[in-house]
Amino acid sequence: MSNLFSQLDGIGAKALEQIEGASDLATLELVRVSVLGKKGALSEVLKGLGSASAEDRPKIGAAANDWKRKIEEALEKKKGGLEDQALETRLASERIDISLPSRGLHKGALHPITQTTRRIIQTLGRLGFDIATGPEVETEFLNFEAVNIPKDHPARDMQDTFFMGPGVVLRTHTSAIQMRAMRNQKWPVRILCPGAVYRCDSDATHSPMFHQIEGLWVDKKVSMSDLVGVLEFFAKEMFGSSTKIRLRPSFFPFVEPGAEVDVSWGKDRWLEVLGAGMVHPRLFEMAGYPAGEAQGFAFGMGIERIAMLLHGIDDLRLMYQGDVRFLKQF
Ligand code: FA5
Repeated sequence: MSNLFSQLDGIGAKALEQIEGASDLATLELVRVSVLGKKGALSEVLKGLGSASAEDRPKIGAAANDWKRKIEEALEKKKGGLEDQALETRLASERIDISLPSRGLHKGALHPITQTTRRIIQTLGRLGFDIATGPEVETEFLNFEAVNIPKDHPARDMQDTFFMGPGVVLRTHTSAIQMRAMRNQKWPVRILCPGAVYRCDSDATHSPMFHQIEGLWVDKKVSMSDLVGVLEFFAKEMFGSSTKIRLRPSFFPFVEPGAEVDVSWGKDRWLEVLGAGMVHPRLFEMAGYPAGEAQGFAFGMGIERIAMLLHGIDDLRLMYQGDVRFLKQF
C-alpha cells in the first residue's frame, strides 16, 4: 500500500488542527492556500500519484477528495465563526447609546426686538388699531415742520439728526409716519406706526438706530381719558394685571397737553416707557382736516425700552451685537 495514504492523513490532520487554531480570517486564508492551493500540500502529494499502483490510484484519489471536502467544510465553519466574532467586536465598538441626550437642532428664533414689536402690535391690535408704515429716509418737512417743530425750535436738539442731504433726514421718530398717514387718509384714524428711527446718540440706554412704535387715534370725540384707558390696558397686558401707570406733564411740540408715561415696577419703582398727549391742533391743520372738528391722542414708545423691561436687559447695545449667547435666551 502506498505511503501516500499516510501522507494524506498527516496533511489532513495537520490542516484541521491549523484551521481550528486560526485566530483571524487572514491566518485562515493562509492555511487554505498552503493546503488546497495550486502549490499546496495536497497537490504536491497527488503529484506522486503516478508512482502508485493502478489499483491504489483511484483509492488515493478518493481519499484526497475526502480530505479536501473535510478541510473545506472545516474552513467554512471556522470562517463563519470568525466572521461572527469580527461582527460582534465591531458592533460592540460602534454601538450607539440611544439613551444619550441628543445634540439638538439649532433652531432660529425671532430677535427680541421683533418679538416685542409683534407683541405690542398684537396687544394694541385688539383695540382696533391698523398698521401704517413710512420711509426711514424722510423729508425734513414731515419729520419736523409738519409735526410742529419749526426750523429753529429747541426740540430739534432733543433729537440730534442725521442729515442725508438738503431737506432730507433719517427720520428721528415715528411721529413722521403719523403725519404721513394723516395726510394720506381721511379721519377717523386709528393706527400704529412701527419702525426704525435714527439719532446721533449712543450709550448703554441710547442707540443711534433704535425702534419706536407710534399710536394715533383721531375721531370726533377723543379725550385724555381715552388715552389713559388705552395706555392702562396696554401696560396691564404687557407687564401684568397689577401694573399701574402714571402720567407726568411733559412737552412735545406735536401734542398739547403732553405727558411722559411711567409704569409701576415692583413695589415702589416707576419706569418711563413712552411719551403721549392730545394731538396739537396745528397737526390737524397740516393734515388738512377741517378746523376744530377732529380730536385725537398720540403716543410714542421706544421698543428697545419695552424689550429691556420685559426681559431685564440692562444694556441696549446687546441687542445689536448678534451674540448668539445673548440671542439664544429669547
Ligand atoms: C419721541 O420720539 C416722541 N415722538 C414720542 C411721542 C409720540 C410723544 C407721540 C408724544 C406723542 P422721545 O424722544 O422721548 O419722544 O422718544 C420716545 C422713546 O424712544 C423714549 O421714551 C425712549 O424709550 C426711546 N428712545 C429715545 N431715544 C432713544 C435712543 N437713542 N435709543 C433707544 N431708545 C430711545
